Amino acid sequence: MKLSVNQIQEYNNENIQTHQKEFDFLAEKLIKKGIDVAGIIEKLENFNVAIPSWALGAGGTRFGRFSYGGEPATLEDKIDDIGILNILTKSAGAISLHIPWDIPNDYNAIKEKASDHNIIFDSVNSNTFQDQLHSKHSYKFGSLCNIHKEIREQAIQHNFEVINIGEKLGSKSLTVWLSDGSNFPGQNNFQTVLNNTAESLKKIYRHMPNSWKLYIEYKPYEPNFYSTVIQDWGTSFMLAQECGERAYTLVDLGHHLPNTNIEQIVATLMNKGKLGGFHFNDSKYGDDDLTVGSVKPYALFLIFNELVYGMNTNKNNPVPAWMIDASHNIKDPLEDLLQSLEAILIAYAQALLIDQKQLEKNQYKNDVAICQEILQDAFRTDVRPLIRQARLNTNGALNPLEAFKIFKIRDYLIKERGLKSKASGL
Ligand code: PSV
Ligand code: MN
Ligand code: MN
Repeated sequence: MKLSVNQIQEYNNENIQTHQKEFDFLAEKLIKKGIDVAGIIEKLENFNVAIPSWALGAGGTRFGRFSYGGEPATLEDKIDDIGILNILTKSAGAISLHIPWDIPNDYNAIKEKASDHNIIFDSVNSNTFQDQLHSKHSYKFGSLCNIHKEIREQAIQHNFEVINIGEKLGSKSLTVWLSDGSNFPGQNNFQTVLNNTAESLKKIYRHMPNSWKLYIEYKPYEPNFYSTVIQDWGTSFMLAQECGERAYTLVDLGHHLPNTNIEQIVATLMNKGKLGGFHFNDSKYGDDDLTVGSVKPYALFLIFNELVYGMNTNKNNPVPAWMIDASHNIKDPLEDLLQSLEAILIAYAQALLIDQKQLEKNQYKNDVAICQEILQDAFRTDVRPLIRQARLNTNGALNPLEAFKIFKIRDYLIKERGLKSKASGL
């Protein structure tokens, strides 16, 4: 199914008056405060987040997965689904592929379909945390870190293949997340596995085209529960430094122990020009992969405050590659992704409202209360009219989730693909 711009315009026309009133009221208030409303809207219009190919099917845990009907069965279907997200929001113009879950069959057809939906191919993800069909060696005891050279070699070769696939599609970066680690004390020699990982990553880095970037993702635990080789930002940062200039750390919001100050990690990495990639999600306990902003919206806002500050201040840091890494088993994934995209834009817009000059002034005065007020005032502003205006300007839907429901998109997808279709990959 393909939505038309006309359909969206008709839907917008029905809601335009209410929007206009809300927008005018907010814009007037913000302009009086000296805020560059037009500038903020332009930034919102240009914000694009990649959708991972694995988030479009019914997610789940090892305890169960529940089909919801009309699931994408092929990579082509997944690109169509992202097309729906993109035409509604105008902020989901990229796909991130996980290999081998989503290997293209016909490259030209895939590229054509993506460009039809104005979608580009963002970072490609390698997968050495599962054994692959027909491969000689198992990753049960690690991949890039493995004590056996031939297993490390196989994992390195897999990354080369992923780079090759990405090149054919126009991707410009490789994301490596390793589950490598141990479940019991004594299972691994910490120094040996770290050195092996560094050597393997360097080989992968050297193999990348000169225009490519390498993102090294960290995670404290799961699936290994005693130790993980790349457990934290420090380890990732160190490995990225060893690889070279075009290697960066990737922050996934769910990959931190409870109460970690993620915004400070973001600030530190940007200060050193090493924040390369970003995976959005939310969590209560661990790597829960819940909808962005559903549990800790204030934490997300504080993180965006550092991202906005860093993007303005640390010109040596590239604009991070944004991606949503969320999926679970009770919501329609498209509705879930629409909510995540909305939450990201809300936090971004709120962070853009912060008066950085006033904040700095009050930091000099050590006026702690006012510093806190400045942040909370921005956080407590309902910025949704600004986001709606940005969408209106780019022909997106004023309220994408509402439009998704009104257009009965899921029903159409079920009619097209059937109730029992199953997502490819995973
Ligand atoms: C691992 O938990 C992770 O965050 C990595 O980004 C993987 O590629 C992704 O989830 C999918 O399992
Ligand atoms: Mn991730
Ligand atoms: Mn994760």
